[in-house]
Amino acid sequence: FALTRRRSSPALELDSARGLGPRAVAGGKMLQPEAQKAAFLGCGRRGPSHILDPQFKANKIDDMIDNQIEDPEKGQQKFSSELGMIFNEHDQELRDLGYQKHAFNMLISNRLGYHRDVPDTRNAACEEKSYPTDLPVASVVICFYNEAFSALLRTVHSVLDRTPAYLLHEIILVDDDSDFDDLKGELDEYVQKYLPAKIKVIRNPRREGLIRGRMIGAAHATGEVLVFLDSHCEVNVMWLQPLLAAVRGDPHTVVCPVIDIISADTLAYSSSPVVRGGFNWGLHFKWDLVPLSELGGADSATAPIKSPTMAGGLFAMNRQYFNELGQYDSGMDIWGGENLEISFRIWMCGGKLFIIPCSRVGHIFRKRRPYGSPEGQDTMTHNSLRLAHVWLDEYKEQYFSLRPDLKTKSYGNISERVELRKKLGCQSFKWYLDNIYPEMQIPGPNAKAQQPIFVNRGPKRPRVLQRGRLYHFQTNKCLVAQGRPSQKGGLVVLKTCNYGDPAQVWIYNEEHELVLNNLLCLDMSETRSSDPPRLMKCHGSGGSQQWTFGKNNRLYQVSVGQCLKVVDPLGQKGSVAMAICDGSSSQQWHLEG
Ligand code: LR7
Ligand code: MN
Repeated sequence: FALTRRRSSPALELDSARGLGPRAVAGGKMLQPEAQKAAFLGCGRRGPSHILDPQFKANKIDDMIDNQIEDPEKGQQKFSSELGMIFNEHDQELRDLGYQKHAFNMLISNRLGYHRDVPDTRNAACEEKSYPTDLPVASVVICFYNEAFSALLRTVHSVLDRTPAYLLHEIILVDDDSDFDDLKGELDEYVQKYLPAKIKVIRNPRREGLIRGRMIGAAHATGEVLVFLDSHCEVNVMWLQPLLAAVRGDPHTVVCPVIDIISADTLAYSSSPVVRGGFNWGLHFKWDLVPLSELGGADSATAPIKSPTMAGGLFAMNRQYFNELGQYDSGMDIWGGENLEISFRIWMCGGKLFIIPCSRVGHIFRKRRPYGSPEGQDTMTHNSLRLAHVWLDEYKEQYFSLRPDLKTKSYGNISERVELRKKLGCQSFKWYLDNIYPEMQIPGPNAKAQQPIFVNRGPKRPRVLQRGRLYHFQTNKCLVAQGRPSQKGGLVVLKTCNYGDPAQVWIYNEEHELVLNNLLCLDMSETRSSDPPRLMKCHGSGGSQQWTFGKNNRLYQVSVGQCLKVVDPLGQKGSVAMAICDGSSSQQWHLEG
């Protein structure tokens, strides 16, 4: 069993002030609940507030949680599965507000503070690598719009904590006219008081979107290399040196780190497989397995991987080259499409694009974008149309055959970009497809038949940790499917235990999933924590399907921060729900064989 139990006192756990983490104690005095809440919501009046503490780190958080999980993928590294535990209504409010405003768990983000170690996810061969000392210096540009304060500050501090100072020329934060007050007053105060002078904040007087936002940031930068990051990242050890070394070797080479996954629900940092960027004819970015032809060689674990496209948010590029190559298309708005545009432009106009496996940066992947565009425009479509008309030549028909409605849609003036393409003497899109992305399937008008060869790693089946009935002590009953379980899912209820019935058997596996009858996973809606848990198809990405067994026989749901309880233990209905963990008998479960 991969659970390491730690001791913690029940008093501590139910103490609401402690629940907020040690920095809620300001100047030796406990903050009143309202002030605590204000501090965490970032809307407090001036005064003691942990968000202006540069050392803010919930380093005592281990004491309040019981369930430390060893993640086999991460070796010795542990993550706290109960970091999201709800202790009171303020926690609940903060969590819900976080999902609303940011589409990730802000309660956990705040509890983590501004500094944390992340597991070194690099291949061991990367540790043997050394890099020249005379690398070019970097200007890190981070655009943000309505970002969670703690996520933004953790991004900045991760760069400061894990980049040698002599390589970091500056960090340029571009506020894209955010609406939240703490990103103005408190951020300015924080930067001024606690951050080195090389951290600069630029404010857009109106919303520009991330594309023009990056151009504005780059125009203020003076370092030799530009490094772009999203505002909810955490860089890993030795992240920058391999990127700078590649750009120094060839200024026309643009490089991306491997983008590790920070879970939106648990903020756990985990390793991504090394994949590369592609796209489909809907002009959406996608990840591809690396073709066999691109692997191979003794140093395959550390060698740069040629990538047809980039995801967009995280890359390093010589600043002069960025300018020569035409920065971005300033006619593109808010979000979307610029990543494919710059990728095509790099390859077609004489540059190169690589993913550097020894450089790793974590990014919070969320399930929805929490913001829209100012007038509700579909900027992805607008931007994709522009890039299709400038770069795709006859292959734009591939896009239009999927989106015939767009054929006659206007996309503004693109003459400057067409001019740029001429001036740079770029190759055709056919050249790009033939030479850079021969794996691309081409159906329809410009069809070409072929079969790509991919490395097949095969699906991984999570290891079984325990198998048995999910027994509820107080009622002497077992948790089972309400009706006949189907692939579609359904509710779970308590019924009389039947030890001969395989439909009552749960598997608890190393992904911390609870799988009933080898078929469906116990799942909890992240956005509506008032809904009861249900059976769903297993998705394998943690969060809503992650459960842990903790102190007092509790069954804790990682994503909602609450425990499974029987609603009316003395009645006959046997329905269950999620509730604040209180150690009561209605919340005691045992998985038994
Ligand atoms: O109007 C805006 N102004 C901004 O400054 C909208 C957004 N932004 C900021 C925002 O705060 C964030 O820092 O721009 C950054 C990117 O926005 P996200 O994080 O909402 O976008 P994303 O991570 O879903 O988007 C990916 O695709 C985008 C397409 O335009 C950009 O290229 C993002 O940088 C890109 N992110 C990544 O590549 C990280 C890995 C994700 C993958 C795959
Ligand atoms: Mn992002």
